[in-house]
Amino acid sequence: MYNENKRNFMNILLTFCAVGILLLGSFTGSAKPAYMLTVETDQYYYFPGEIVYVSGRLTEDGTGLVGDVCITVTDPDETPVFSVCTVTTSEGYYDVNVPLLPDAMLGVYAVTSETESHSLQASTTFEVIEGYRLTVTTNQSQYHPGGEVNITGRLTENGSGVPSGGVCVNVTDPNETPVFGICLYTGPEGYFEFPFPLAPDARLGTYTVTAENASHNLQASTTFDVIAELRCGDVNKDGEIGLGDVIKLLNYLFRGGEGPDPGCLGDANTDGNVGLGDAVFILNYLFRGGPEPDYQCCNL
Ligand SMILES: [Ca+2]
Ligand SMILES: [Ca+2]
Repeated sequence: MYNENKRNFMNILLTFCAVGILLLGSFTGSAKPAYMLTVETDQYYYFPGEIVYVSGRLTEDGTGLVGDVCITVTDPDETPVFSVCTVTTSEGYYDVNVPLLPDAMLGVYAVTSETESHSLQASTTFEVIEGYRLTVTTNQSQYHPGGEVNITGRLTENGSGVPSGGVCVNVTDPNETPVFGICLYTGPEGYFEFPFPLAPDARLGTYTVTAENASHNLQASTTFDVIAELRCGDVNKDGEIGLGDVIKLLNYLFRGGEGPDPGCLGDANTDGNVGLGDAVFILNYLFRGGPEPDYQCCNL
């Protein structure tokens, strides 16, 4: 009895020793490569509507590795709101842009990055916080001197309009000289709007519109261009109606020369087509006291 127990005990002991040696062998004999996956965001706090730049790297023993990486973003309710898979570069890097909705839920979001091939996972968090935003825009991107620029914008708090917010708007010309400035209050839904008339001799080039809200330290800007008014009949765009325009037009019509650009410039008689009648119209105007080509036909 005693001997049997002793034998059993010895058997168990030997088995433990054998397993121990085997385990030791597997740990020391074959060192596994150290795969690593990282993930991070470009900042911690975001406003709704902003873009979260997610990036990271897959490495093996510190060297970049090409592989599939899937990124999932979950909102504060742990509901997945974004998911995408990408492939790392030859250096192991990856990045994706995660756009937050303008009405994105506030709170802490989790970003999880995974590689199926190496069963790796990495995660990080970011927070969406209530924020104020200011926007400004113009109704067109191009105007002629003497035209009217309609400037609009909006002040929002977490996507909702903020009424009675103080906004100052300044316009600078292509020489960065201030040409217009106004301070006003936003309306019921946080919007503001006003016209800015361009002088008839307004400088040509790119203008900058800057809006500011001092109480929330916000700034927004946009640009527009003032371009020379096109004059129908001024086919060669030298600013005048002359014989050169007739010659260019005839060259285009009969000799395969370059056409008016835009085409409306050649339509001196404003009948909707470019033809011999336009050349005749210009000649009549130049030499026979005929009517002047319509300035406005190419208007924006
Ligand atoms: Ca001309
Ligand atoms: Ca015509």
